[in-house]
Amino acid sequence: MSILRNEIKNNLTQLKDEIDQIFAGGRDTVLSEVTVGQVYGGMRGLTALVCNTSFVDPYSGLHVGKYTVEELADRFPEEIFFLLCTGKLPGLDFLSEFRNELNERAGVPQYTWDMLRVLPEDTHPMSMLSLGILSMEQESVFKKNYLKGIAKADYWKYTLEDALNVIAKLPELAAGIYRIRFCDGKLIERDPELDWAANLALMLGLPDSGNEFANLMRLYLVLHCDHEGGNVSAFTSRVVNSALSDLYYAISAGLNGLAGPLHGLANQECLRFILAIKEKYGDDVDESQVKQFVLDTLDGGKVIPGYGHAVLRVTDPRFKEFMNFGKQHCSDDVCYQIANKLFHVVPDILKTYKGGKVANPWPNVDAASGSLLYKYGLNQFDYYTVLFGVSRVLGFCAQNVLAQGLGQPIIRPKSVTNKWVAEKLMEN
Ligand code: CMX
Repeated sequence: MSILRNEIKNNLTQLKDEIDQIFAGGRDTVLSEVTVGQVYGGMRGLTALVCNTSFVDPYSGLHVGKYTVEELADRFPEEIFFLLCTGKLPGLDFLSEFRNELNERAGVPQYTWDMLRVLPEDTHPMSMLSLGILSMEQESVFKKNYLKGIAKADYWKYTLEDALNVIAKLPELAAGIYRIRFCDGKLIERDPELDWAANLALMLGLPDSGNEFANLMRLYLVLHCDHEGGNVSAFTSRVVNSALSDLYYAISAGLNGLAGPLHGLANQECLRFILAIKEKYGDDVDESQVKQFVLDTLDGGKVIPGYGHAVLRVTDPRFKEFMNFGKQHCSDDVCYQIANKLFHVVPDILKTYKGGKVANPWPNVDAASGSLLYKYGLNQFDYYTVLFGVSRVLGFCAQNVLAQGLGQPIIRPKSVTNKWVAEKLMEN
């Protein structure tokens, strides 16, 4: 894996130089002040982390390195992993080298399959994915070498080894979970000639005329790869790895955060929502009926899944990319059309809902993806967050490799009690 390793090394050198310059310019400079509201409000808007793999601009959305999502939509997820780790897109020789690397590292151990097969039948696929990764923890190259004694400067190299081993096994593990949980349990063999996303599509075993589903998988795995450092799953993964718990622990922990309905699980909720509209009003549902359904949902005290975001303040560019794919390949599909109708009615409703309290009335990535997966026969929506997880593991891995390469310390913010805050208020 010489190309990737060398470029990560170069990236780390550059990032270290940048940090040296930043420190020289003022280590004690105040970047962000924290209010009482932020301390009690999920630390929203508090600048307290650095993440160099990607950043989310409230108005232009996700940037990976210097690229916007629109500029990356035609790329392979493997190239995006390279970009996350190195800050640049790879040359032509990378993809074949990476494919060989993954082929050598592929193969989920039998004990993982045995463990997954004995779980209760209704185990959530996200639990299976998290457990599947965790079951392989004893294979951690980082852990084995740490126990022998390794230099701190080399931590990232062993973390990268773990990252590549997990990434190589991930499509097989994810597809196997689908086959065990929702099909006949027979696993489909990977094809060493195929790329990462196409292999996942192949092993899921859904019919795919014209490779459209494989192309959707490529797009899906690119669009969900990373979303800077403060989101629940990435932050959790980073916190765990900062204790030098190896990547298997860190990835499993990040996936557990992704499994929440306010985070990654929202995409399965979105399709459930779309199907509920379809069931209530039929295939010819019009916009006024969609509007009524949305209002009834809000009256029932529920959120509209797929709308709103903690950081974004515009329509998520990733949503637009999915809608473009749908327009090209399945514009006559009912679920796609309902997703489109929701886009026409929800933002105006949310703008005034709760006296304008919703910070972002626009759709996020989850509002569109489910309807496309459903169209291609992936109709087990409990499974959708697994696909999100497969992609997001790229971000977890890149963030942790770079953090180890930069020698970042254990994460340990200070917490205080109500009494402490009340006393602070009295002082002011
Ligand atoms: N429907 C109804 N109400 C919404 C809403 C929505 N889609 N989005 C926000 N609100 C409400 C909040 O519940 C909150 O109400 P209360 O103060 O009464 O609790 C109020 O508006 C203000 O919230 P906010 O500042 O706009 O949003 P947050 O940053 O707190 O939360 C998010 C962001 C994504 C959790 C929220 O918008 C939401 O629940 N959306 C629906 C679920 C969803 O799509 N999640 C996926 C996000 C993408 C991801 O992380 O994967």
